[in-house]
Amino acid sequence: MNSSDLKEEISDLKVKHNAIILAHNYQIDEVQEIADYTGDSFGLSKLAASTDAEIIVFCGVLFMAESAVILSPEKTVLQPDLQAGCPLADSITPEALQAKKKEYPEAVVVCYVNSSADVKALSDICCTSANAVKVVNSLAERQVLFVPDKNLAFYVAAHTKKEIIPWDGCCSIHHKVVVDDLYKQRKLHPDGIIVVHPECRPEVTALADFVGSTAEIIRFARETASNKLIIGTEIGTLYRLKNDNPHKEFHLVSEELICPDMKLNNLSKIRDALLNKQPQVNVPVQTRKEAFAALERMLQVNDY
Ligand code: CIZ
Repeated sequence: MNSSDLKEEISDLKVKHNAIILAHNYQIDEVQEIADYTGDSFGLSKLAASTDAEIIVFCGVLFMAESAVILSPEKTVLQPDLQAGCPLADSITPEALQAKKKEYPEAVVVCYVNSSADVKALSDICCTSANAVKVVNSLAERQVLFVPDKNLAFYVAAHTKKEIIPWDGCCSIHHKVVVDDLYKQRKLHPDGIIVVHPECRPEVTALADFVGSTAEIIRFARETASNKLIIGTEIGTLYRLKNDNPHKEFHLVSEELICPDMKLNNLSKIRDALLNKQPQVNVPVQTRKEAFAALERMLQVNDY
């Protein structure tokens, strides 16, 4: 079946099942094209909770679909390819976090949304890459166990007086960007401005002109007077950047910025998910309630 037939079938199935399709900013172009909404993981989950759709097809990786379940337990959440996981989220198990908490009994546990429902459930409060600094600075405790991304933890540490204890995990894709990549791009595009994600190494974020989450990068690109941007986040983000700013030039800081997990979802898997109402993502009730509490606490500090 060709891609336009598939798109038509998906569109009919969506209406038939009262479903919406959410695509993370890192999804392949074709998936972003047919999505009802594109965005970052937390923004999409909040959006899912606010629609009256009964079925959410979440095109992203597992922790993202879990967040949608946590915020919308009454809806059916489908992930077209269940193999799409996140090595960063998998870098911490609930058991390992429990052990670390024992090592630092005074510390408050802040977990990045890029974590499993089980890890969220064991954390005091969640944060996104956009609000991590604000969340940490809002806390009464002096010592913060920050999981699972060490690069985001270093970024927060540079913007707070609190003691940050980073978990030793990272996004293997953003971590591939090195300062040499930035120097090379600056040479190639001397009038370009460098925009990177806070999951990049601290020496990379220190050199960038702007550091932000995907949603912040998308907003920044629209608002900046600059017409040439060098982008340090996953390649999928270019779809939205180019669509929003057809007159601007975008260059990826490194050709390595491709997340293989994010590329697992495609049109035929979305069609199959809608046809079979499978694969579904579920989170056990107790875990969901505890994880929800950590997300809700974040929302009280900052709703993004
Ligand atoms: O939380 C997300 O969606 C991720 C993975 C990155 C971002 O900055 O949007």
